[in-house]
Amino acid sequence: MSEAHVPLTGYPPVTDAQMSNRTQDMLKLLLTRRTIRDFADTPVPREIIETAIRAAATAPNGANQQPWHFAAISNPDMKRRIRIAAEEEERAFYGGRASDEWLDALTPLGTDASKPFLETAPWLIAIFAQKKSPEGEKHYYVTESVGIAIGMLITTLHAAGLATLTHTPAPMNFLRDICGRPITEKPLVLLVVGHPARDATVPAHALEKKSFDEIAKVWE
Ligand code: IYR
Repeated sequence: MSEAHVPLTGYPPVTDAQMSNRTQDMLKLLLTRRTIRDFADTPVPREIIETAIRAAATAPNGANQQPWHFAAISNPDMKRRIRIAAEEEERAFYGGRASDEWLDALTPLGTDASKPFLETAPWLIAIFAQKKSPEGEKHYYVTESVGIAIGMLITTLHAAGLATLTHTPAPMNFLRDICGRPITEKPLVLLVVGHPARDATVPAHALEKKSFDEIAKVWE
């Protein structure tokens, strides 16, 4: 059975030269994005976060089921509870749960179990993936859909001039309890959002990028 379709809007004609300029500009912008861990406590208006979440929710997704929930937290009590729970998991991770190979891979980043940014940064956005709808309907391509939305969220926040940290304390089931989400949702990422601290540094290691030829092959 064919369902209703409506005319496409939003794609005015564009020349090759315009496309070239726009992709170059976008690349330039994205090359300045850094994952940071030193956040300023400067507040960020709620409206910025809400608009960025709306932008993320335009992401392509399986069967338009929009299998995501964004819990945006600036409440100091909740941030504190999240920090306490995350640091408990991280202590177990760094104290023996992670393999030596994994810890070796993390050495250049200089990370440890201490996560003060979870309280310092003005916003935490916990992103949940919904395996099923509240009515029990199965969702498709959930991780792919939510992953794309998270990428668009990070890009939007970066374009706004804000820095982020894609934080993944594992396991992070505690986020479900703290945010009051159902068992059918899996916390995927805890995105830390704010302005960088004045004296913020980033690991030099993160600036080493693979060449185009290492990451891509073009067939014409
Ligand atoms: N979740 C830990 C460990 C960690 C893992 C990876 I993979 C990273 O890229 C960074 C950190 C932590 O946040 O310290």
